[in-house]
Amino acid sequence: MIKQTFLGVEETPYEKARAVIIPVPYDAMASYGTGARFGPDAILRASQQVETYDEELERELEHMPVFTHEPVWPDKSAPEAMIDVLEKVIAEVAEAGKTPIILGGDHSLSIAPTRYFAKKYPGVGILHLDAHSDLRKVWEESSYSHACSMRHAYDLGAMLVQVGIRSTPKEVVEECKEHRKVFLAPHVPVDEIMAVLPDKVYISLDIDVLDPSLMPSTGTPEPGGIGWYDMLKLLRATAQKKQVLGFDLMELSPVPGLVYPEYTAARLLTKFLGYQFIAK
Ligand SMILES: [Mn+2]
Repeated sequence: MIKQTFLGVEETPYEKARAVIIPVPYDAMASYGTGARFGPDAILRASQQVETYDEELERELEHMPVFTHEPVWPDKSAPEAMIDVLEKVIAEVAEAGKTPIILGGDHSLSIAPTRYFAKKYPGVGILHLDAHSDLRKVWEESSYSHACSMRHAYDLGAMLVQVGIRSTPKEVVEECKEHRKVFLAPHVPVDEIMAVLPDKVYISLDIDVLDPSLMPSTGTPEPGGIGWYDMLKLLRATAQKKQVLGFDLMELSPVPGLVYPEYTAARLLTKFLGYQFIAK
C-alpha cells in the first residue's frame, strides 16, 4: 500500500498529533477468508469520501489532531516476530504521549497493543467488540492466531469486557471465568458496560461484531451481531467516561466492487476519533 492520509486532509504533524493511525497490512494468521491485509488501505481510501462535518457533534473534524504513520510491513519469519515489531511501534507512539490507532489486518495483531497495555497498566480494561471471544490458548498450532487475540492480555490479568459475542468454544467458558464479563449479541447495555470497565481502557474492535448485513466484508462472519447506532452509543460513552489508551479496527477484508462496507469502516473510525478528540 502507498501512504495515504486519514480523511485526505492536510494532517497535523507527528510532533503535535494526539493520535497516530498505524496501518498494518497483514493477514498471515487468518484461517477462513483472507484479504484483511487490504483493509487498512481500503479504510484510508474510503475515509477520503467521509463528510468532515459531524452533525451529531456539531463540529468540523478536518483539523483533528491525527497523524497517519507509514504502514508497518509484515515480518513473516514468525507470527510472534510480527507482534514484537508492532509492539515496538505502539510503545514508541504511546511513550510519546499519543494514542495509537491500529488498522488491521487480521485480529492476531491486537495481541501487540493489548499485551503492551496489560503489562504497562496491570488490571487495565479491554473493551473487546467482536463476534468471537478470541480466547483460545492455541489455534492451528499457534498461540498467536487471530483466535487467541485476547488470551495474552487476559493471561496478564487485564479486565476483559466483551460485547457482541456470538461464537465461543466451551473450553473458553470453562478456562476464562475470572476478570471477564461478556455481553452476548445483540445486547449493548451501555450503562452496565461502563460500570464494569475500569477507568483505563483499550478498545479492540473486530469489524465482524457488526451484523453481516451491515458488514459483509470480513474473514470470519457470524450472523446476528450489533447495529450501527448501538455501536456509536457505546463508543461515545467510552470516549466520554473512560481514559482510552488506544483503539484498533481489525478484520475488514474488502470485497472488490462492494464499497459500502469499506465506507462503513471509515465512517466508524471517523465517529470514534470525533468522540475521542473533538467532542470533549
Ligand atoms: Mn471476530
